[in-house]
Amino acid sequence: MITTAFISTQEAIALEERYGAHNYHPIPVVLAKGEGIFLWDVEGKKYFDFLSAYSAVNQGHCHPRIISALIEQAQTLTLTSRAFYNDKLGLCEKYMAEYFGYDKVLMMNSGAEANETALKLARKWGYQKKGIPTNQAVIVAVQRNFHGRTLAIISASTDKTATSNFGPFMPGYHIIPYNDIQALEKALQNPNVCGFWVEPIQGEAGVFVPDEGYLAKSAELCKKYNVLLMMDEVQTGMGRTGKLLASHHENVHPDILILGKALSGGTYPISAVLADDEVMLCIKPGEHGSTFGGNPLACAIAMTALQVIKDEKLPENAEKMGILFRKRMQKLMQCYPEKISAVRGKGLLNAVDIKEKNGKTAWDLCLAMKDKGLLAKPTHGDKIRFAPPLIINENQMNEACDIIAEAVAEY
Ligand code: IF1
Repeated sequence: MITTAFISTQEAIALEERYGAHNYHPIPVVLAKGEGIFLWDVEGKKYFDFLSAYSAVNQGHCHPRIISALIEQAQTLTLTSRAFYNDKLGLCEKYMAEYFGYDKVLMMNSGAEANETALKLARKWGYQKKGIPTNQAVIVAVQRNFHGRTLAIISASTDKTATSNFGPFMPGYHIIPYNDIQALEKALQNPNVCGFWVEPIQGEAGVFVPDEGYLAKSAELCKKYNVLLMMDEVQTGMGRTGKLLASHHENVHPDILILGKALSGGTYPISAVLADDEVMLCIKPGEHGSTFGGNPLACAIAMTALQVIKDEKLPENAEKMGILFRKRMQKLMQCYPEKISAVRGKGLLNAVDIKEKNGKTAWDLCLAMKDKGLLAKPTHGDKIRFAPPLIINENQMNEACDIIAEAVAEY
């Protein structure tokens, strides 16, 4: 029997443990409600959300305008498949194309699917436009990338946890170091390279911000060697880093733009790839798609979620609040150099490196912050990503930083 009656933290965790695959190791909190920058657990305890569902909830939890759009469209039409036209897809494609400055849009669902789409597009273009011999196309990717979990994507991963015992892997990648312009120029000289696939800031790797100029120089080199710049802005896009796109920090306009996560404000899986005609029209009817991609419900949600980013000036706020956050964390690092070894990030995509102390790790610090009412998740053992919804205000940010400071003091 399915019940909606009250479930305790222990019961909910026990159920997942017993009946769910063990492919995650969550912080032990069971969330039941979200509003804006806050979450509530099943016992009614309130938390600052400093993960934002891995940057999918930039607009804040259950944003009223996005939820209204969702409900209205859900009561009207949700899915037709692409066997037929629907009355929202064209409007959404036009809206997104103009919003980001591209000729065309291809909508998918997950971020991984959008990246898969970008890989296929780049290869098609490589054969049809660049004249790469059949099956010889190479995509240049970087060390410590993260683009999702599919086999084609993890075939380019350098992370053992993501790849171990999942082989054989897809060929056709050349992996170079991140933030290394010389390595990139050398790699692009191979005439069989069709694309350079990169995150403008590496999220999963621990919020690694490249040197200033890296993105602009990469774009320049791609142009010089006739290679498509494929920018994965699934996590960095939609205002997260203080600009609409992280590429905009260096005035870069990628040939293929890959979006996901906050494209729906965290209400529905929506992703998209944007490109100009010369690239996008390489894919012909029947060559790529998805049952749910471009469905009217997704379209109604995406248009509203993007409009909210503009109307509420979320990139501007992310920029301001990010400066405040890093200032507070840098002060904290000065007070506790034996506990904090680094603070870095852009806008509201930030990370703090935690030194192990008396056998305690970043995980323990996250548990302490949870008890004090703030949720964040460690990554790679010693890093904590801090990424609240972009609607956070100054008082809230200071209050949240007080909680972090208190937890660090006691750590
Ligand atoms: C998980 C991190 C974040 C992404 C970029 C594509 C995707 C992602 C740049 C795929 C997804 C996630 C997925 C999540 C953990 C996570 C993550 F911890 F790995 F680094 F965000 F911080 N490109 N990122 O960051 O999008 O298919 O998931 O919709 O548990 O795998 P997806």
